Amino acid sequence: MKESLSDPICSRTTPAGVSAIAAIRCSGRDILKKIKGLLPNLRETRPRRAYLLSFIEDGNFIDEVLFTYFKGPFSYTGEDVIELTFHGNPVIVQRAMEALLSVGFREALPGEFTRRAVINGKIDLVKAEAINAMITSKSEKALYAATRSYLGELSKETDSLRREMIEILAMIEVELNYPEEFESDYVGLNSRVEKLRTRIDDFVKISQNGITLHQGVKTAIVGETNVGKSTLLNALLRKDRAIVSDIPGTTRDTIEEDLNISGYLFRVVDTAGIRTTNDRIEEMGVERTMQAIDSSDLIILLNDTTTSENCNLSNDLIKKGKRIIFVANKADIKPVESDEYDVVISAKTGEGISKLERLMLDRTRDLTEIEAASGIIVSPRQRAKLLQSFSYLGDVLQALEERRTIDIIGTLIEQAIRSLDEIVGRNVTDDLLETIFSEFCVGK
Ligand SMILES: Nc1nc2c(ncn2[C@@H]2O[C@H](COP(=O)(O)OP(=O)(O)OP(=O)(O)O)[C@@H](O)[C@H]2O)c(=O)[nH]1
Ligand SMILES: [Mg+2]
Repeated sequence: MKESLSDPICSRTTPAGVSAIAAIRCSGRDILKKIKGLLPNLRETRPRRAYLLSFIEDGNFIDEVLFTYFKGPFSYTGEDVIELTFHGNPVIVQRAMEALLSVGFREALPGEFTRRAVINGKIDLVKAEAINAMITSKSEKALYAATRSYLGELSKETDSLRREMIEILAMIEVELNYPEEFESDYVGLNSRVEKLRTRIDDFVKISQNGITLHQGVKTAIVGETNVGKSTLLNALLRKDRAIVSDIPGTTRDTIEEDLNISGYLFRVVDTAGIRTTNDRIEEMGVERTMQAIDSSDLIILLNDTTTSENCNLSNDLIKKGKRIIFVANKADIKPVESDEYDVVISAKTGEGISKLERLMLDRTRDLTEIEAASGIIVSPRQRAKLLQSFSYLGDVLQALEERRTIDIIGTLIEQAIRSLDEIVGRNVTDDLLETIFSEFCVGK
C-alpha cells in the first residue's frame, strides 16, 4: 500500500438544500482525537456502530447527530473515517462544517475521498470512475453499464489482456538470452501479437458504446425555418421548453436537452432553421446548426409538407454519412402520402411521436449495444488508453516485420502494457489522478 497524504478532511456528502437528513464525512489521521471536542458525550468508539450524540461547539448545541466510526483500513478511503448524520438543514450543515474546520479539518476537494481510496489500494481507478459514472448516470441503461464496470468486468478484461502481453514479453526475454535462435520465432511472435491486437480491436470497436450510453446519443432536429423543430422538441420532452412561433427564424441558439426513451438517454438539440439570411444573429445560429449536425450521431430531418416537398439539406447530410430519420410534420393540416419519409407526425397533436421514438431507438441500436460478456468502458479516458495500447501493438507488428532488434520490440510491448496499466491506475501520476478526480462530486 502506498503512503497517502492523510491530513484530516471533511465534506458534506448529501446535496445542499433542505432534506430529511444530511451527512458529513471525515477522513484522515487522528480524526477521532480532533472531533472529540465537538462530541462531549462520546465515550465509546466501536467501529461500525451508530451512536446518537450531541454536536456542540463552544458550548453551543448545534444538533443531535448519528455518529459512525470506520477504523482504517476497513473504510471507504482506507483511512479512519467518521460519518455524521445531521438534520437536513443547510444552516446546520454549514455550522457543523465551520466547527470541524476550527478543530483542524480541511474541506475535502471534489473526489478526494475516492482518490485516497485509490491511492490506498482499496479500489482501482476503473472502479473509482465507475462510482462516478454510477452517480452521474442519467438513464437506466447508462446505470447498468456503470454498474458492470463497478463490478469489475473491465478490470478483469484489462487484466487478461495484460497477462497475455506479459507472456509475450517473457517469450521475448527468453529469446534475448538465445538471440541466435530468434529468427525462427519472429513468425510465432507475430501471430501471437496479431491475435492479441485483434482482441483489443474488437473491444475498441464497441468501447464507444458505454460512453455513448452515459453521455446520450446526440440527436439534432434539423430543417428549414418554421417546419416545427421547436414544437417537436417540446413534444418529445413533454414540456414547453423552446419558444415556438409562426415567425420564421424564431430559434437562434441551439437548445440541448436530455431525453429518456425506454431507458436510453438521448441528448436532443433543437437548432436554428436553415435559410440564407441577412440577420447576423440568425446567421450565427445557422453556423451553430452546422456544428450540431457535425457532432451528432443522429439527425431528425424535419419537413413541413404543407409548404414544400423536399429539403435541400438532405443531400449534404447523406454525403456527410449521417444517420437520418426523414420526418414529415404537420400531418394534422395535410395528410402525407409519400414514401420519402420514415415517419409522418404532427408535433402539434402528438400523432406519430411514439413511432418516431421507436425509430430513434432502432436506428441507434448499434451505438448503444453492449456485449454481454465483455468489459464496459464508461470513460473517454479509459478508451483513449485502450487505443494507445492498440497502437503500440501495431508498432510491435511493424518492428517484427522490419526485423528490428528484440530489445526494441520488448520496449514497445512494455509501452502497450503501461497504457493498459493506466486504465486501472497502476503507476499513474499525481497529475493524472488530479485531473480525473476534479470531475467528481464534492464529498465523494
Ligand atoms: N398545424 C400544425 N402546426 C405546427 C406543427 N408543428 C409546428 N407548427 C406550427 O408551425 C410554426 C413554427 O413552429 P416552430 O416549432 O417554431 O418551428 P421551427 O422549425 O422551430 O422554426 P424556426 O425556429 O424559426 O426555425 C408554429 O406556428 C407552430 O405552432 C404541427 O404539427 N401542426
Ligand atoms: Mg425553432
